[in-house]
Amino acid sequence: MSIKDLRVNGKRLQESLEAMGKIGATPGGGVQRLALSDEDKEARDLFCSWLKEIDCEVTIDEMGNIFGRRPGKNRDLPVVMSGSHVDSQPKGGRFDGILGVMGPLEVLRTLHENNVETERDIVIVDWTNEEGSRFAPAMVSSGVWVGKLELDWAYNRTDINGKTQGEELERIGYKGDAPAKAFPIHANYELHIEQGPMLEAEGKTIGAPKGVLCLHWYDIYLTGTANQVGPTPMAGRNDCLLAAAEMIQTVNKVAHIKGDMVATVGELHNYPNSRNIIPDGVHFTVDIRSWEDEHALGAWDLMETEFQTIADRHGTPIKMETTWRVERAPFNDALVNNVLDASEELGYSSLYMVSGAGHDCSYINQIAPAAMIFVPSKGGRSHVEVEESSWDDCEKGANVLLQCMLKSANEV
Ligand code: HGY
Ligand code: MN
Ligand code: MN
Repeated sequence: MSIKDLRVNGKRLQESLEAMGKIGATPGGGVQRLALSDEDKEARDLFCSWLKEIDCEVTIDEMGNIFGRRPGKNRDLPVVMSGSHVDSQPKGGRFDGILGVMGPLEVLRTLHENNVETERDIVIVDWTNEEGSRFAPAMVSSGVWVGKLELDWAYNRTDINGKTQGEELERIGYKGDAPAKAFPIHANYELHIEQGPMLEAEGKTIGAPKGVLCLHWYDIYLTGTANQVGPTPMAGRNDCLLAAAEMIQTVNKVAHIKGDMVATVGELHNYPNSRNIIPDGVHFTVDIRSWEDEHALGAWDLMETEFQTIADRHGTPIKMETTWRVERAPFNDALVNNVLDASEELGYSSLYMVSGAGHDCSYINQIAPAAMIFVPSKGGRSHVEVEESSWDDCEKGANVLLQCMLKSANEV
């Protein structure tokens, strides 16, 4: 059979996704597999066992990234890589990330059972903590791997309970010995759900993003004066939750004024969080994204100035941290064309678009040619328990991935 006629086993892909969906399953039909949790470990262990079933060489690096390597004829050539993430959001969906690990696994299973030899080695990956929900920032492990983030800084990131990423890697047994350091990559593809409404709205099956928006993350800390709510007059309060409320309005206002961007406050902690105490501590996050990095930076300048004015007015001292910034990722034109060409040859409709969601591919793109393959998200929903993509679309996305990886793995 010509490799052009090879297709993945859609049923087997569905079964793998369903098996992973049982790990951390939530009553609302989603998953909670927070980075480095017991559920993440269980899914990692399962993924490693599946890699061994198809004779892949399995390597775990210092950031817990799991690499499954399938030898090609010429082992000295830069490899073809594909991967995503097994970790999820709290009450997340059954497709975000995991499709990008099960898809390449299905590709390798297909090559294995058809005894297909490729020129280049193929490596598939689970990148630790892509979500950045439990330990900020997102894409931290691919960021360390490409040399953009420091290993020790990443190890010391803490969750809300003060646990560090390094300790939790140790606890689940995934703090590997291999250096978290890039090896030569010929081409990198990431299969992922779109997580937005475009493909469904346009009636297209495959998305070929031209790249990923820049992502800028900030952490804001306010200090107020706690007091009994009853006897304390309104005038003269240092109510930092009220100050934060005005700042949150500002985030939304600036995003609308600037346009061509999104800006969100997704996380908010209020202390002591008792209904009859005026809050004296607030921590909230700001996430700004745009195709133009300068546009996002300009928005932050406006917010920062306004935040300081609000804090001064309320007498609530403010600390603003630039937690993380990853540049916009314009993907490699040749690889994006591979995605569009493979879709056409397979008879799938496709859409050239942009990714508003962040992905590990953003970092890999900084050191190697990279591109992504999207499949539609029903109702454009993601990071929610009702996140849903059809099995048929998952299979089609994996077929596009198969053809792209084969094409790149046979280039010498
Ligand atoms: O933030 C994102 O877009 C991704 O889920 N880490
Ligand atoms: Mn994802
Ligand atoms: Mn996500």
